[in-house]
Amino acid sequence: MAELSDIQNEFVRNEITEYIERDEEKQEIIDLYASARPSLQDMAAALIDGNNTSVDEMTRAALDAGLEATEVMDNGLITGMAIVGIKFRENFIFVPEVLACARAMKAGMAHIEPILSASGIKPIGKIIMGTVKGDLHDIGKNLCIMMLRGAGFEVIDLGVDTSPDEFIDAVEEHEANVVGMSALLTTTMPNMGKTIEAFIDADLRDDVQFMVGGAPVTPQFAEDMGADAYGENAVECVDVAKNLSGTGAKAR
Ligand code: B12
Repeated sequence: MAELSDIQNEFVRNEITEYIERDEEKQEIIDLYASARPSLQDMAAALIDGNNTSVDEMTRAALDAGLEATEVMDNGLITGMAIVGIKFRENFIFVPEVLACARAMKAGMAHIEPILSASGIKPIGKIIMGTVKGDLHDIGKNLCIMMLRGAGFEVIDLGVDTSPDEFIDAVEEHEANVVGMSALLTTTMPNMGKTIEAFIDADLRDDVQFMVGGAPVTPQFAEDMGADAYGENAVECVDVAKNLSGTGAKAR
């Protein structure tokens, strides 16, 4: 168990002290940051500060220095977003500030994406991915897409606010048999179930396997609404996609 003083970046230490009130959450965040290199703590601090120019430069520098893209993403960018998420939840910051942080995250991801996507091999499967109707959150979905492409999948990205019909049209057009849906709002989670129902109504359910994810989604919810699999993060998303498309160990 790490201590606050194990974190070198002063800005991060202050953010934790000032904004993270729940003890268990505080310890998780301290552990997360204490295990990150100082340069990645600095990157996370710039992201929390919504400074996209610094995040852009620091990501480039970290990759040029030979750090793994996944380490930069996990310990520099996602750790930053973890604190942003808590501050937003507790009403310490609001949509404009979160958008600035999301922009900074995207600036960093722009350098990471080509590396994770450059597998250069014949696609091992085709996947349709989208954030469900009514939902505009795409950071997690985009991370999943990067990892899927890096693992050798061809991914058709339908973006955000994707209607059931758009999922159906994409499956038919691209002849894909795995669909990934993302939702970050409790109000839009049911649209995953509605999308699956639309496939049933279109008599296409048997042709497609559904995987779902997003912070509020649970394995139980996934099962209740008839999805075939749930993934907690981008790494699990790849494992699940492999299972569903028959290129990994057998699915659940
Ligand atoms: C960034 C953000 C925004 C940005 C989004 C920018 C963007 N381009 O995405 C903006 C500012 C636009 C925004 C807007 C809103 N937001 Co918002 N937002 C967030 C925030 C802070 C971070 C989300 C994020 O990017 N996380 C980082 C990524 C990496 O994590 P992730 O998305 O969970 O994805 C990972 C896994 O879940 C998984 N995964 C994700 N998708 C999939 C799919 C599959 C198939 C698989 C297998 C896995 C998988 O893998 C990913 C990578 O590891 C969260 C807080 C939080 N803790 O989640 C709130 C949050 C989701 N937002 C919230 C709210 C309320 C809103 C607004 C309604 C606010 C408002 N009043 O307007 C609007 C809604 C807009 C809309 N219609 O969608 C609430 C939702 C509460 C609830 N119970 O529903 C949250 C939880 C904040 C809170 N209050 O606690 N938001």
